[in-house]
This record gives sequence, structure tokens and C-alpha cells, in this order.
Amino acid sequence: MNSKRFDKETFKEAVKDNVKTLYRKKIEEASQQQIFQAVSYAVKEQIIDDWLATQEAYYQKKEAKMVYYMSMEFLMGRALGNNLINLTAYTEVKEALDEMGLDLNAIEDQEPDPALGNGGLGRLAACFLDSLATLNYPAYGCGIRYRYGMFKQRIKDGYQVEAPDNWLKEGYPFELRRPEYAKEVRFGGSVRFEKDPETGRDKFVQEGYESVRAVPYDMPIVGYGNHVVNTLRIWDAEAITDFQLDSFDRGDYHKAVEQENLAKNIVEVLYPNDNHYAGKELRLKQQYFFISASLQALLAKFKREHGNDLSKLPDKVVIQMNDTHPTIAVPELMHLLIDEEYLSWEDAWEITSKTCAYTNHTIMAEALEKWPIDLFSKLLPRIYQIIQEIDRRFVEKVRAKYPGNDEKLKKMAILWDGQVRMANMAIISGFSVNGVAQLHTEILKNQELKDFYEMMPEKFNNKTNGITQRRFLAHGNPLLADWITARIGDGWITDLSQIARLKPLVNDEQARREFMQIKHKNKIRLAKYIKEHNGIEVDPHSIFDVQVKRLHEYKRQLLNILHVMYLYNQIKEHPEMSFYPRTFIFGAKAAAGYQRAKETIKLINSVAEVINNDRSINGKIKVVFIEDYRVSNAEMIFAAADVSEQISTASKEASGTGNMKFMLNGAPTLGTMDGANVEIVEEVGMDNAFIFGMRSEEVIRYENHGGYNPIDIYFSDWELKRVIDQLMDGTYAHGDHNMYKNLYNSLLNTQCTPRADMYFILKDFRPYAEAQKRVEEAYRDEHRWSRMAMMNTACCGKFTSDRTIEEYVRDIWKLHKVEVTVEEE
Ligand code: C3B
Repeated sequence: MNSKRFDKETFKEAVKDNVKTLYRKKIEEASQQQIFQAVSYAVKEQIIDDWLATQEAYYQKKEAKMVYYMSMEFLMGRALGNNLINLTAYTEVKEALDEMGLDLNAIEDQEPDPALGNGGLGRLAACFLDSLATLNYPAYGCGIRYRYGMFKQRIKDGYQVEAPDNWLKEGYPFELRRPEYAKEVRFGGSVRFEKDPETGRDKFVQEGYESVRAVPYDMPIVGYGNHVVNTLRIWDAEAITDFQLDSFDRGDYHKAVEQENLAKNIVEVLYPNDNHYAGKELRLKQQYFFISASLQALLAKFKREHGNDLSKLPDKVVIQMNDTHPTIAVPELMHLLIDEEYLSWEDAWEITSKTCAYTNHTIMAEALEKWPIDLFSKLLPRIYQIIQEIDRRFVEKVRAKYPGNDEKLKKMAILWDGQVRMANMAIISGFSVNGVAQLHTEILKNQELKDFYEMMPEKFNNKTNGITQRRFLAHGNPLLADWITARIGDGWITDLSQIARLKPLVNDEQARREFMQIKHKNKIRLAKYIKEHNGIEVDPHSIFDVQVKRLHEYKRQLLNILHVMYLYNQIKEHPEMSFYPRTFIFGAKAAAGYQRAKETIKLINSVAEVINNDRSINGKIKVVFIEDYRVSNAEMIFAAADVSEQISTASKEASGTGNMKFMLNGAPTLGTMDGANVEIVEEVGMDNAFIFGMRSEEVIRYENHGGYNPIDIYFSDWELKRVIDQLMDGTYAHGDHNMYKNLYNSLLNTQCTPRADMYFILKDFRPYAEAQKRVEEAYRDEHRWSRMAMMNTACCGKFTSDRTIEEYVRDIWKLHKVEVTVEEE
């Protein structure tokens, strides 16, 4: 439906027809949701031709190597608007709908926000799919079709309350069920060794297992203006009803019910933990479920297209494992090659170790998955055997290389201390290990994964994250997108390096004025949203200071809100003090069981309540907590931000990607030298960011050698002490002295493990407050601020996921572009 192919009248007819056939209604009688469905089906119809053409082109071009991006999370966000953008048909469809008396924005709002992911890692996967399709690379995303995605967050009395996200309730128009590709996945039971009577081959046979049927649903991933449509394949689980049970179990009602339950439970819900693993058996089941199904499908497809010589697999296929969650792909691929394809261990290993690559997304110890051997070997007996053998062979190598050095094994073995360490397995078995920003990769090499790096340096490489400008500028900020296009052409949409052409314009007063006018309009749009959702009146002339991301102690939302409390004290004490009005905007979900995170949300809301209702401060500060932060409202928030809060404890944020979305939309970073902030500053210059606080080396030094005591700071800074004491004196708790006890203790209590103030909030407080003062000063100078804001947009070319993907392709995946041509009608 590239503008030429797209015909308004046909489209209108399609929408009307769909309303009729789907709902037996006329347009005028249909609900908004029904219209959304009808419009989406009309769009999908257009996509299908390109989808077919793409798959045909990949098939024809047999040398086309394919990347399989394996991920437990794909945080896609809404598809309708994004698909229209990428079909380059947004404007036409908007007009067509206008002519029918329909409003595209309102229709887009009817779409549930597919939230099959937690945060950065899941959204990165979604950006990667967008870039792969746009850059003409053959790719599959493989994941799970959770019935319930990331929970909906409601705020009641300032507390987070989780509500289920029933995103499939009305049916999702963009997915396609593919039962013909269903696969069986087996759990439990035991493994028997036998000789195949016919062939005489050694065989491992799993018996007494439970199994489920994995049924794939495909979602189209539309490339920008190039007719490429790739596939995100997410797996649903169904009970195996035709009773392929052992003869022993045939007709066993109990077993049938169990299988029914297994199927239902396995894909029921996304674990809502970010940077933290729950260690639950069901989670391991989820992992194995989608990996086994995906790999079975992958091998079947390979054999269909390339024949039975599996030694060619690494030439045609690369498997990228998105963090430790899908790393069970390694032993599962070994299992399929050995037990189903009858390859020798050596041949299977040769193939597997050339096909699998691993991305590390965090150094937080609590996020690196380890499974108790007990649990693991019961659930996946054959897979466990294979891991034992991988481990045995590796341990032998380590012993040969470092004789007598048990320290090395303690750090590097897969099986240790009764646990299966998934990261170690991935590093040992794959051909590539990458971090997600320069600093992060350096920390992996020199600190967390030092021993591996010393032993196999050739595997390690960096791939700094990126984001797609199609969603986060073209779709999320249409005013700015149009303005940029008017100024420098629309090449930036597929080549973000072109955005650098805005640089000379920062010296053009007229251009700067227009840029800031757009920002102002976007602030009005957000202010309206806040008024509607929070009932709070915020002034679009105030500084919109924004921290939106998952709630985690290392991200230090607590530092931000403590600073707000500090400012409020100051204003109360010195009403005459000059102060530029600020709106502090927060948005964050806390993992359901993460107590301190939930307390932080309550604190932010309580501080908001007190400050927003204090007439004596003349609205100088407003605090807003945006409920249910997610991709759809994120797009609007980035567009409206003046200041981008990226204040994690240095060394803890592997990369960050929100930081890049703010930058793209013209918001300077107020941040630490952490993750990709370091590279942002490199691009935009120190003068166009507000950097403060401890550097990563200093943090790591304290962590390794001790010597930090927050109590010293507490007693030497009375203003900070007062703020911290206010956590306990009831100021923000209607007199309750216990409400924030956990937060208070996390900062000061020496009983805390491993230490009080793990994330150096007290240590960084003053530097942060000073940086905030610099922000205010800079903002007062309109001339200077508009330059800074615009420079941020102009310098963010590096941070497109298109660049990231080209680097993965060049260094790891070795893919080739495939052109898709479609007859124009
Ligand atoms: C995140 C990291 O916390 C971010 O710094 C990073 O930008 C993204 O991944 C993408 O690389 N991350 C996450 O969202 N969930 C995890 N389990 C681990 C890392």
C-alpha cells in the first residue's frame, strides 16, 4: 500500500465491508472498538500481499541467511499506527477515515497495548524487529503468546495495584494462527538409553513425560516503505487432546486433566520482573516451551529448504539469545541434533557452537539466572544430561589450561553449588557474547566475566543499543517529525545519521523558535493527558522534568523524589527565593513482589499529594505520577519532556534506551556516567548534558573494597538529614511513622545486606542537587536552552536501532539484504 498502491476509495469500502461481515452492522452503528477491528483488518489485508511476497523472496533467495531472535519478551506496543507509518500510508488512511467521519487517533486508542515484555529488554527486541524489516534482513522473532501481558497498573490511595492485562479479550486483529506448524513439547519423565533395533544406533528415549502442543501465532513486522514483512512468531500452548500418551496411560483421565492444566498455565502470564529472576519452575517451563517449539520449527524449515545436511545450518541460520532467558536453546539444539537427527556429539557441537550467540543485558547478580539442579533435572532430564556433558568437556579444558586453579572453575563451570548457571552455559557454547553499551561491555570484560574474557577474548564484542525513530519520532511526535522533514527532507526516517543536518540550524533563531514551539505544543498535549488522568493542573511553561522507566532501586527514583522533598523544604523556608517552576513527572511499574519499589511509588504519590495541594508555594513545584506507564503513553511523554532523568548508580544500567528516546525528542540528559549516557555525552558534548555523580570505577572500587558509610554523610549534611528524617516523621504519611520504614532502613540501617545505601543515594545527593541547579540556570536562558534541546535531537543519529542492527549483521549475524518487489496495481 505504498502510497501508489494505496487507494482511498478501496480502503473505505474495505472498512465498511469489514464492519458488515464482522458485526453485521453499518459504520454508523459500530462501536469504536468494532471500527478499530474493521480498520485493522483492512490494513492487514494490505500487509498480507507484502508478507507473502517477502516469504517468497526469502525462499527464492536460498542463500538468504536468517536470524532467529529468541526472546521471552517482545514489548511491541500498538501496531495499527506503526504499521500505517511503515506502509507510508498514515496520511492517506487518516484522510480516508476523516472523510468517513472517523478519527484515526481515537481508533488507535482502541487498540490494546500488546505488552508482552517488562521494560528495556523487551522493547529493544521490538525495535530490533522494526529495524531488521526496514533494512531488508530476513528475520524471525520467536517468543511466547502470553494470555496476560505486563499487568495494568492502577494507583489506589497512592499504592500500586496490579490488574490483569487481558489484551486478547476482543481478539487481536494483526495475529494469524498457524496450527499447521504446531509442535509437541515434552516435560519430565525419565530418560532411557537403548539401541535402535533397526539401525543399531544409540538412542536416548524420554518416557513417562507430560507434553503440550505448541501452536504458533504470527504477527507481521512491516518494514518502512520497502514491502518487507517479517514475522514475529509467538507460541500458544494447547492440551494434546488426541491422547498421544503412552499406552500405559491411555484413557487416563487424570493425566488428561494434568496436560490440560499444563497447557493452560504455561502461557498464562508474563513474569513481571525486570532485571530480576523469580526462579520459579513455571518460568523454566515457559523458557523450554518456546525454545523447543521454535527450534523444531527452525530445523523443519531448514530441511524443507536446504535438505538434510545439517552441517550447513550455521551458514543459513543464526540464533541470537536475548539474555539468559532463552539460553536453553543450546542444549535443546544439541538434543534435537543428536536424538532426532542422529548426529554425533562432535558434529552437533560444531553446529550448535557456530549457530548460537548470546547478549548480556545486565550485571545485576539477581538477574543472571541460576536453576537448582534438582528442579532442572526433574523437569528436563535429557536436557540436563546434555548440560552435564557440555560442562564436563569444558571443565576438562579449564583444568588443562589452568592446572590446579579451582578458582577458575568456581567462576566458570556451568554446574556449581547445586545450580545450573545459564549465563556460563551461553558464553561457553556460543560464538559471540555481547554487551549493550561500551561501558557495559568493558565492565563485562574486566569485571563480571573477566575469566571468560581471558580464556576466549575473540567472543566478546559490544553492540550499543538503539531505538527506532519510526515509532519514537515519526509516530510519537508527528509535529516534530513533519518539521524536521520540511527542513532536511525525510531521509532521516530510514537513515538517522541525516538528522545531523539540523546542526547548522541551531544557530538559526527562527528554527530554534519553531523547535521550541513544537515542544510547547507537545507539553500542552501531555498536560491535557495529565489533567484527564490525574486531575492535576500542570503549567506547560514549567520545566517538564521526567523520569519514566521500570521502578528499581538502582535506577534511583528515590534520589529524584528525595531531591523534590529537599526543594520543597527550601521553597517553604525561603518563599522569596527565585525558583523556576518545575513539573516532576514519574512513570514506573514495580514488580509485584518488590517491596521497596512499591514503597517508592507510594512515597512519590504522597509527596505529590502534599506538594500539589500546598497553595503557599504558588504552584512552583508539581509532582505527577503517571499511572500505567507503557509504550503508548511513553510516545507522548518523550515528545513533551524538557529534562531526561537518567540517574542510575554508575555501572548498574547496562545501556538504557529511554535515554535515547528523550534525546531524539530534544530533551537533554540529566544523568550519571552510566550505560549509554556515556556515549550520548560523547555525541552531544558535555555542554549539552548535565552530568553528575560517582563514576563507575569509584562505585566498583567501593563494592570491591568497602569503605562507604552513608551515616557520615547523613550527619554532615543537615538538609539531607532533614529530608531523610521526613521519611519517618509522618510528613508524607498523615502522621504514620512506619510507612517508609523500609526505604529509610535501606539508606541508613547498617544491618542491610550487603550494605546500607547500596546504590549510593546519599553520596550522590549533593552532586545531583547541584546538577539540578545547573538545569534551572540553563533553562532560564531561553537562547541557550533551545540550542541544547535542538542539539540533542541533531546529535542522536548514532542511537537508531538501524545502526545497532547493521553492527550485529556485520560482526555476528552475517546476513544479506533481500529486496522484495511487488507488482504495483
Ligand atoms: C535492560 C537493561 O536494564 C537496560 O540497561 C538495557 O538498556 C536494556 O535491557 C536493553 O539492553 N534489562 C532488562 O530490561 N531486563 C533484564 N532482565 C535485563 C536487562
